[in-house]
Amino acid sequence: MQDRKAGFDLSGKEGLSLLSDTPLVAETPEELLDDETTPVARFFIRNNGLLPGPTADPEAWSVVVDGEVERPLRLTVAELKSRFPHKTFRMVLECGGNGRSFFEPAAEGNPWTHGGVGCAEWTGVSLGDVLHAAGLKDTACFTGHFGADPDKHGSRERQAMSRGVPLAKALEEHTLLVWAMNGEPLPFIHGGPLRLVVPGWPGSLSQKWLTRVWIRDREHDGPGMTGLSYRLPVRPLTPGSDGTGVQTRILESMPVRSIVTAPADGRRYPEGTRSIAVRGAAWAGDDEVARVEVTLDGGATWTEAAMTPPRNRYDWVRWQATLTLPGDGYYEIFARATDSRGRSQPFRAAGWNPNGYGCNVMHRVAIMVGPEA
Ligand SMILES: Nc1nc2c(c(=O)[nH]1)N[C@H]1C(S)=C(S)[C@@H](COP(=O)(O)O)O[C@H]1N2
Ligand SMILES: [Mo]
Repeated sequence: MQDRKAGFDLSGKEGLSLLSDTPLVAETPEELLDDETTPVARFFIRNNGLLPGPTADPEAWSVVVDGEVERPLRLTVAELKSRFPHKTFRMVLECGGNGRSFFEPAAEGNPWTHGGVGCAEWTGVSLGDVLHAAGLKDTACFTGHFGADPDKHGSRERQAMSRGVPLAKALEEHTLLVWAMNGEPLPFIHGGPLRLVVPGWPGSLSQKWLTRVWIRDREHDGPGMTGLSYRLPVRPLTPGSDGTGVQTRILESMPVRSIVTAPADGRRYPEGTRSIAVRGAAWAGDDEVARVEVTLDGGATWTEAAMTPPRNRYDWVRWQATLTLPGDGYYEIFARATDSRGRSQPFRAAGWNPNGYGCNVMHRVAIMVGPEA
């Protein structure tokens, strides 16, 4: 089990890269995201505070729904399971800061490469079904999410993080109260016994160790909602500026992104290899992936990848392509996904912002065919 203070035990998560030990933050190298469904052992971890204490009986864990509702509810996991229809969807969970390390100059926050993401099968009930059972008042307009984890100084008075979404997002069928991941009880480190999964939007909305959903009559203002947290400047900023006083808006849908999961960066092929198989994953926040293309020559020519259709909305697309090599030597593979609204990924990080959100620069994988010249 994790040490609650230090919390840097990554046993069961071999191969992940530690970005911070307290709070515990670890990302998945892209080549370990080669499974259709990300196994728990390869699923990234992002904590903003310390870990909550152990839970004796997961079925007795309870969540309160209150605020702008007709009938405030306290429901145990057992009651959620017995009162509402079960839903299982495979959905991407991605940290809002994924890709941050590619901003120049460096932005504030954990230096994610492209591995602050995973795609798991989540089982639970639609938050909307629970909110309808509580009866939404006309004044209901936003959610506020609360978890049992103390903040990074160990305080339980202040939430490590408490974010929320506009009601329309909360009422989507795919916004779930989750107790199982990949068919197993939700692991503690991923928020078990109960978490939210709010797909397509920053992972920070998917509150772990969920204790309360407060329905509000205005935009929620908990830690992670104000200042520059999970907000983007309305007007593009000069890279490196401190963002003081700029007008911002909340981050909503995550941008389109693709990763190459094979070959791994640095792979060497035997001399004379003229054809290589490339594969990966792509996703696009609230939108769909329209296509994925791959280049070996810095974008001079592109090869369209074949895509496996997503199982359900918010699932990622798995893609593969066969690339022909003109000869031995060094190559860089870039993959570029385009979403259903025609938006694609840049070669160079665009849209610099002080906290480094929304960097969907293309993933680069370098390979060598034959011996080093
Ligand atoms: N209670 C709680 N929930 C939380 C967080 C947290 O620090 N505390 N971190 C959020 C962030 S920023 C992300 S990206 C996801 C990560 O989920 P994971 O650790 O299961 O991958 O959890 C979110 N839910
Ligand atoms: Mo995150």
